[in-house]
Amino acid sequence: MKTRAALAVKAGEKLEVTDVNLEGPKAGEVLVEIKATGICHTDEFTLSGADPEGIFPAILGHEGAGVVAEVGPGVTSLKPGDHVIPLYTPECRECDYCLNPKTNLCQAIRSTQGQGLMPDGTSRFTTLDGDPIFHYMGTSTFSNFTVLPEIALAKVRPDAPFDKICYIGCGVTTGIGAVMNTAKVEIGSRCVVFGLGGIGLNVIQGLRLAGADQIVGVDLNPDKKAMGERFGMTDFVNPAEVEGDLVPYLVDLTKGGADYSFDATGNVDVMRAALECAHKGWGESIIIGVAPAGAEISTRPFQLVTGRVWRGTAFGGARGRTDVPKIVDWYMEGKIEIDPMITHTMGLDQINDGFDLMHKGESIRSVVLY
Ligand code: NAD
Ligand code: DAO
Ligand code: ZN
Ligand code: ZN
Repeated sequence: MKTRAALAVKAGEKLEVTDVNLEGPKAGEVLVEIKATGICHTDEFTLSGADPEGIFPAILGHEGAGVVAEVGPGVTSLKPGDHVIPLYTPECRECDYCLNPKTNLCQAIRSTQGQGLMPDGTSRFTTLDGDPIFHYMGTSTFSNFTVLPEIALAKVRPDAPFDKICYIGCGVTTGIGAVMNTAKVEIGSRCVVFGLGGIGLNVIQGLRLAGADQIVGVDLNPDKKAMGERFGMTDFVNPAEVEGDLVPYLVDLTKGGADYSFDATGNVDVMRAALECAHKGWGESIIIGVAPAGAEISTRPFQLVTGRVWRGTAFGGARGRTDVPKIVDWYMEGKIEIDPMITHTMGLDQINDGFDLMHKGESIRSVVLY
């Protein structure tokens, strides 16, 4: 079939909205009609050329929601008409990783997904001239129709609105999951969140849900203060306005250091500050941000010797097929909020405007509606 898609032709160039060819689903695969997709900082990271794993030409996008259009041979858990959220972290429920409760990093299709291919080692997308186009993160939600492995789809309730729940495909789950699954924040904790963008605000709402007593938000953009407060932030710190070093300032503000800190910027200097503002003896710092190619983190080992812990989290430690439908339920039951974070919507033809809004720091989430 032909489908409309935003093609990333080359790193550093704008997306090209065009028709592409899409082959139907093979064994174990599913054809999905994407109804809405968010634009995440990670799409921008890959498009910019900073992603060492970035492959072009590709169809980006990993924060979608849609409807199953057709299933390939052997697919048993989904049928046409089911509402689904694509998962860039799949859940096969059989591999060593899925069977180990300590991780959510299913490895069943990792190598082909990293090469921009379906599990059989081929792509379903080609240009109208027949040239290959790579998949992205196994999801490629910047296409009206896309093909995914069955294990990379979470089936969700049919009454949930696509234009909001697409955000659960990355930002919401990553932020709330970092709090609940990775840090396992306890009631009464004092916490610091660096970066109040699409991920950091969800960390903040996760902390509110977990019953944290103090939620400090740190961002260089003063416009983020109001939104942070809207989701439960108790204190705002703009590093540009702090006299002297930021770390001792935050340690003082949190009365000895944070029980939990979170980096949602991707900046390695910020990651160091996040670790070092954690409480001596027990403070844990969670890295969410994805740093540029070749960047390294550093601290004095004594920071760890004296009890601080550094951890990372991918997709908030969530097991997608199991956890994503529950997060959709939380949204539908009013336990979490999404609507105010979706600051802009646009058609696929205007997708580059969504990237511009992100560059200017004017959006939290832009969502493309098909
Ligand atoms: P975003 O651009 O919406 O937000 C980043 C925020 O950080 C902005 O508000 C910006 O003003 C602030 N910031 C930048 N530099 C800062 C500094 N030095 N000090 C304080 N604040 C600073 O991005 P996002 O969509 O929220 O994504 C955040 C990061 O998380 C990115 O690196 C993204 O790639 C990553 N990410 C990771 C996962 C995962 O599973 N680990 C999932 C999704 C996104
Ligand atoms: O299993 O080796 C692996 C890697 C899994 C990829 C996890 C992606 C983590 C974060 C990227 C940002 C997502 C938008
Ligand atoms: Zn994302
Ligand atoms: Zn697995």
